[in-house]
Amino acid sequence: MQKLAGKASAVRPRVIFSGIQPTGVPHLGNYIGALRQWVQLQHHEPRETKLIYSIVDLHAITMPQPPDQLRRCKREALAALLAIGIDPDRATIFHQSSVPAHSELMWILSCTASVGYLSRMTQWKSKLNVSEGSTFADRTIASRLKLGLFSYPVLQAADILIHRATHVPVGHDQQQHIEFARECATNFNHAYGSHLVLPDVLILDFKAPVRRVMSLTDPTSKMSKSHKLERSRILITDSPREIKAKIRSALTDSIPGMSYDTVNRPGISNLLDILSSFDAGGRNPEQLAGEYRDLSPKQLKELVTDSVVAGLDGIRERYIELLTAGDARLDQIEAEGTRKARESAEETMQLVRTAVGL
Ligand code: AQP
Repeated sequence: MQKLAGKASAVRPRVIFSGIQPTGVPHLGNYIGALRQWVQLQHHEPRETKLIYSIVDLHAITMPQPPDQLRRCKREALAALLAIGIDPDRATIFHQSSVPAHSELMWILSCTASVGYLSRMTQWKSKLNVSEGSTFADRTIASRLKLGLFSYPVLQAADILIHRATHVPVGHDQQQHIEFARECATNFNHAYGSHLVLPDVLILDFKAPVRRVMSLTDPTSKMSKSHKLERSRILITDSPREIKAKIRSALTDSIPGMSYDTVNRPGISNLLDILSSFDAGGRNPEQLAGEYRDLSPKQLKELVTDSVVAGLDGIRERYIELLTAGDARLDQIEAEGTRKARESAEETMQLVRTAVGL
């Protein structure tokens, strides 16, 4: 059996893994913060770099949703990825649950993962809307906290490790998950020998940096697919009219003129961030605030609307075309993605099963 290096080696081609939950049509935050980079990687990375993008449906059920809705969201997520320009011949796109080895590796990693580490992670706390200092020693929290939500970073680690990912592009809020994946790999390698590759965070060096896009209705929280207010987010498939209406109703403030101040002016700063992320001249939000210092919020919103409409141009049409053209094309892409992802996962699982004695 081929012995693969236990570290992100310079000799092996890079493997870049990332995922998105099918919890709704992706929004502007998903696009600016992640998906747009997935597309750019196809052009910036050498041909031998493996790009693996997963629609992580098993993660989506940590906050249960109706089965029909999940089925629809999975299909829509696939169509959305293709519509933004992910090329299924260049990248592997697949649904996580189509590759059961992800769950198998999760179990194996769970046997060497530390509960203490997991309990300090922030995502389960934000999903339950409890403070960062919370622990499950608190009975009211323990009764609401499901095992899947608590342990999902182990599944996320398995997603990454099973494909021997050397790099994972993530925003700042996700970096602790990569650290945890490294911890899982280290624990496993310590127990069974150096078989798993330790992934690194991929720092993207493209023109537009990764940003956290905030909600339009509450700019102190991040834009999110599952927030109940639809006008809190711009979907990448919204029409120009919908985009205009949502930005027009975005919460700002009554301070005259423009300034970039995320603490005191979160609404205006969010709009400047969005404007900057589509700015052809690569101007940062502070520069834009200086250049547009005399604009009113209404005028800023008009500029932001134009840049978002132009930035998302064509995605809506391609998305609708994919979803209305019949099932054959999406089925075929899904089947091919599953085949490639299973092959990639199996390479690692053979090593893992042998090492563990299964
Ligand atoms: N508001 C955001 N700004 C920038 N990046 C964002 N991402 C999510 N929201 C923003 C990034 O998008 C990628 C895919 O996210 P995900 O679907 O896997 O999970 P999430 O972070 O939980 O996204 P949502 O939209 O908030 O979904 P729900 O409502 O279901 O929880 C990730 O790289 C994420 O950082």
